[in-house]
Amino acid sequence: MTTVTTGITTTDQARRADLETPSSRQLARADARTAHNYHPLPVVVEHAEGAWMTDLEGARYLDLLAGYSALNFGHGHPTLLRAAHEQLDRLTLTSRAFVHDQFADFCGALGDLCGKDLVLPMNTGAEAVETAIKVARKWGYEVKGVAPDAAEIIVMSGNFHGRTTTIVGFSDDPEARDGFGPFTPGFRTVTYGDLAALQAAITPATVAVLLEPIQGESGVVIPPLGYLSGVRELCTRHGVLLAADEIQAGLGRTGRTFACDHEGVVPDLYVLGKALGGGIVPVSAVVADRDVLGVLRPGQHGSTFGGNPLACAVGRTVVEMLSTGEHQARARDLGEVLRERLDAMLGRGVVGVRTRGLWAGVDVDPRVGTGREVCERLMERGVLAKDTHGSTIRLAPPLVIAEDDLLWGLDQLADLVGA
Ligand code: IF1
Repeated sequence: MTTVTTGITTTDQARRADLETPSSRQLARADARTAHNYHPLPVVVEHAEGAWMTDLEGARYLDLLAGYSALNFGHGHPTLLRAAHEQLDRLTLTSRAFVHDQFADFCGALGDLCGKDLVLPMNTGAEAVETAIKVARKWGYEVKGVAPDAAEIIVMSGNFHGRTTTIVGFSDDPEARDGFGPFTPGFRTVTYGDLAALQAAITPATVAVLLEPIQGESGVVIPPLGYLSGVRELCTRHGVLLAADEIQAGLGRTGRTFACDHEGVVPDLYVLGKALGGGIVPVSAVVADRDVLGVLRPGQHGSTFGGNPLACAVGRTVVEMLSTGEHQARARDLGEVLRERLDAMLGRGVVGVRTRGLWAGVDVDPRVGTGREVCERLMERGVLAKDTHGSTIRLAPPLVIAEDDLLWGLDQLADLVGA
């Protein structure tokens, strides 16, 4: 009988001895039969609830990744599960060849949340980013009058917007980009946070600026205060669309509904995903006014599953949950705790801390280890997190995490870095 504590079990000792366990068998089978496009931590999750996941041997882990912010509402949120179950039993897919009874409610509610006229629902974040790119280009040709095939979109150094060939083509991360060319033209990169560089890069052919209001994969990189407002002003002045990729930063994560809200900036296009699906089903969307999304006419863009009944039922429930503001307030309040505890580690195993709401990039002293090594040691203590690059780890707990659990998780980090 395995004695279950948080993360450390007698089975772990067995696993260390490479003895056969249900998890080690699953890990070996997964390793043998799947492409190695990830290097996951050696944990096999069997079920989860709230901020806690349980592996096949019954060991429990505190989830400080939350599906890269797709699980803002935690695992198995009863309100979201109820909405999903009700819809599952009724209607799950019609394609967009027909309308269904969840469609207008979801799109109307999401449009209202963003203060925009129209919604174009897709599935993954990358699909929403690609949709925003296509719409911005079409708007450039039909509304701004840019010459055919000459549209330029300005992107940021350190960006992460997904894994399609077009998107990785404007990535400056060799891991994400190398070996996948040739790439789509029409993108220009400027230094994130540098308004002068952005102004210098805008030409009459510029149709949009695409940016993350806070860069996730770069390690929760927050631009200088005033930067987003400056970008907004430059885009307005030059007739350039501002497309904010809020796929990871948005929907409550930073303590506001949108990360752009921290500077009162309203983008021309909201690009949403991850948490919009409640951690249950892929839901993404581009949300904009009619003068932008109105450039699309029937047959010019689409997706088999985009806006399906199950996605809309869950997405509408997510919007209802965000409309109360309680999750945003929780991210703000617990974000103070997160910030305070991480700042106390500075100079004692941690060399850098960036936080906004319940989201943190933590630069661990390389002498302690790499980000991956820190996450492996956290796993052994019953905490699951993900490194980004080098010795940086990202902390993004579900917004429903209990304060005591957050404090316990941070104690594990403090202990292992030597704070
Ligand atoms: C992976 C991290 C990576 C995103 C932003 C668009 C997308 C993402 C700001 C695309 C997706 C995911 C993808 C996943 C790991 C994770 C990620 F930043 F969140 F950590 F990769 F950088 N815009 N981010 O963060 O959304 O198509 O995945 O639904 O690809 O390894 P998607």
